[in-house]
Order: sequence, then C-alpha cells, then structure tokens
Amino acid sequence: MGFRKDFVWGAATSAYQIEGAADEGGKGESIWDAFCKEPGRVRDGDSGITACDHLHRMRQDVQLMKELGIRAYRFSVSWPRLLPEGTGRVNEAGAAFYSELIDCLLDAGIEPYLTLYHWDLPLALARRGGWMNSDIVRWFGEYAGLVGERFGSRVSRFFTINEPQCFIGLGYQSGVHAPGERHSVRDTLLMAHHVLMAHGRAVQMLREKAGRDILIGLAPTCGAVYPASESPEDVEAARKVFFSIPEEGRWTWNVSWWSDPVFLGHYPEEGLRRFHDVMPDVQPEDMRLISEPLDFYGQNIYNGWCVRAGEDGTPVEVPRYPGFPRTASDWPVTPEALRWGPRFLWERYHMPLYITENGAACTDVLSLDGQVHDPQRIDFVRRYLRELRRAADDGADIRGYFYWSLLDNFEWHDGYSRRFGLVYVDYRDQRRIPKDSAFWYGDVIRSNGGCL
Ligand code: IFM
Repeated sequence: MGFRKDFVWGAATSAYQIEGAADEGGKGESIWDAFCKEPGRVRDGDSGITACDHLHRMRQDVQLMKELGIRAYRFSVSWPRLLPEGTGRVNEAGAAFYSELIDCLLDAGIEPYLTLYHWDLPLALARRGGWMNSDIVRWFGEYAGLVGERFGSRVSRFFTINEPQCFIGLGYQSGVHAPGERHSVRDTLLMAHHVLMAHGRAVQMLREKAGRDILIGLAPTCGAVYPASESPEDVEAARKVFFSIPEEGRWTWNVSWWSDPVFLGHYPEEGLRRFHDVMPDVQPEDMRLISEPLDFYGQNIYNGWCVRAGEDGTPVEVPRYPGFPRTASDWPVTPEALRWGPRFLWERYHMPLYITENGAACTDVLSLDGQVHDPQRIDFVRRYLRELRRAADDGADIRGYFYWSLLDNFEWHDGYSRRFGLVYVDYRDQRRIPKDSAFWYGDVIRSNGGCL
C-alpha cells in the first residue's frame, strides 16, 4: 500500500523561531520577546530578535523550498505582528507580510498550512492575565476571525494551536519557557480549559470569516508509547499508557486531556477523577464549543517509549539499553513512535492525521567543502518514515508529513544551539545552505516515499 497518492510532503516553521524583525514593522511585543530579555532564561542570552531574518528573506526562502521540491509549508502567524495589542488595532504591515508570503507560496505551487498560535502570546494580553483570563477565548476568536477574513480566500488549511502540552507545561508549570511562570495544577487546568475553548472559538471564527469552505485541525504533541511486541497484551498495555494521564507535576504531557474533549466531547475519566478537587467549573456549553467539528488532526511526534504487559497485564516500561541512540538534543531515536502513535490515535479518534512535526537536531557543521553533510538526519527520517508507512499499511488515515524544520532556527530556551533544519543557517551572515538531507528529502517527495 504505502503512502496515499495525494500524500502531502511538507516542512514546518514557526513565526518567532524564524522571522526575526521582532521589534520592526509595527509588531507588538510577545511573551517571548520579554522572556529573552530576562538574564539567564535562554542559553547564551540568545533571542529571536534576528532569528533567521526570514521577514526580510521570505522570497528567497520560498524559492529555496520550491527548488528542493517541498510541496507544503506549515508556518505560524505571529499574533502580535498582526494585532500588536492582541485585540483591536490591526498592524497593516504585518498583514501585508503574511499576505505576500501566501501569494509567494501559491505562485511557487506550495500549499500553505497556517497555524494560528505557536506560543508567541502578545505581551499586552499576558499583562491582562493571558491564558488565566477567560476573555482570551474572545481575544483568540477575534484574532482567528481576522486571519480568516484576510487570508481565508487563499489559504484553505489551518491549525489553531500548536503543542498546548508544551506551552502550558513549560511556560506555566516548570517555567523554563516564556513567560517563565510556575503555577499550581489548579491554575494550569483552568488555562488548559481556556486554551481548548479558545481553539473552539477560533474554529467558529475562521469558518465564519473565511467566507468559503476551509479545513481546520489542531496540532498537539505526544511522546508515543509503543509495544515491546505485536502480542495483543503488549499492544493493549502500550495503548493504555499512551492515553493515560501522568501524575500532577507532569500532567500536561498527555494525549487524552487535550484531544478527548475536542474529538469525543468530554475530558477523560481518569483525569476527572484525579483532578476532582482542582478542576475548573466546566459547563456543557464549554464542551460544545471545544468539540466544534474539525476536518483533520495534526500531531507532532519526535519520540516515544516502549511498554510491555507485565505478568498480570499491568503495563511495564521497557528500559532503554546503554548507549541507546539519541539526537543532538539528547532525545531518544525511536522510529516505532511513528507507527504506533498514529495508529493508536487513528483507532481512538478516527480523524485523518497529519504528522505536523517530526525531525532531529544534529551536530551539523559547514564542512571544508562548503556543504553540510548530515547522514544521521537522513537515517533518522528514513527510519521514521518507514514506520509511518507501516501505520498507513495498518489502516491509519495518514494524510501528510511535515519535517521540522525547514531552517535551523531559534530553539526556544536552547537558543541557536540546536539545529533541526533541512537547511543550514549561518547566523553570521544568514546564508542558507541546504544540507544533504534537504536534497534527499526532495527525492523522497518525488518518489512519494518510494526511495525509502
Ligand atoms: O522547535 C520546536 C517547535 O517549536 C515545537 N515542537 C518541537 C520543536 C523542536 O523542539
């Protein structure tokens, strides 16, 4: 079987990580602009102030994608670039930039996939309580409506929110990401509820203002749990852990709290029992809003862990062997995650699925021959895509794959120390050098995965 004939082969980025021009063109400040100014928050004092200077090099970057054969581009709009105060006044220069980007992509035959929120909350809204304030449902709806109105006639595929697990967990629980706060479980559960309602409101507003049929999904993330064997017992044990809710300190790192409400219309029982004393007040109309029908599901999957059934069927984690393969960001290399994650998600939610992010940081260097040789990335992606193809063969409805990332970029609190790109960025002069993996990925695309 293999990949569908119309399988979407893309690459992904996000606004704050590549655009730069953080204080130019009428853009308002985001929580990441403020966070990067706080000493000690980001490695080496890096910030997204210049990033990949994509705002000024957008045409060149689109042209490069075209040359590499990339067919779809998933990017995010910076909320404060469009609405500097988060609501109200529109920054026309910001709107013009995204409009131009979309036109360039369409001219190049590259399908735009637009994400509304990839973590750069307008600082003005953070000062009004941010995700703690229920007004954010309305604010986000206004922003989504504006995006629908301005771009909905040319963009037909949207994602509302990227990785809520991360921006709530890292931003408001452990505090290693912007805005660097540490809140109680009660607070983060309330924020999560607002995130989900804001997602639902955005779906409504996008559809209303686009004025034509558009397709919408969301893009959470997961650490995928895979079974030690194909035995029904191991598979069941892995599935159980995959959809379980972790203990309070890590509660955001799960699938079902974020996806059951959206696709099944309710929070998972296990979590409701565990968080009984700290749950926000949830109204039936909230759940109706959250479960606004979607067209597809995105999932960012980088790795996972292995589980087997113990003597009595209880799931047991299988320890990794010494010297287990790891990427340059110390993440385990577990290709099985791209078979079992999508398969379990498909079985539970029955939604067409895109892998909206997958990729690896490698210790890429500009070699003496002027090229960037990254065999480890090629090996990583080949292994993962082979497993994704198995998920499709197992019957999961997999529509596309977006490599993270098109360009090396600002990797949040790790600054520029992690290189995930298909294209190397020399930050000294912003030169783009496609890595070996970029050309290889072009072959994968042209053969629809046949060369894997
Ligand atoms: O760079 C991030 C991205 O912003 C969200 N998903 C994971 C990537 C790699 O860490």
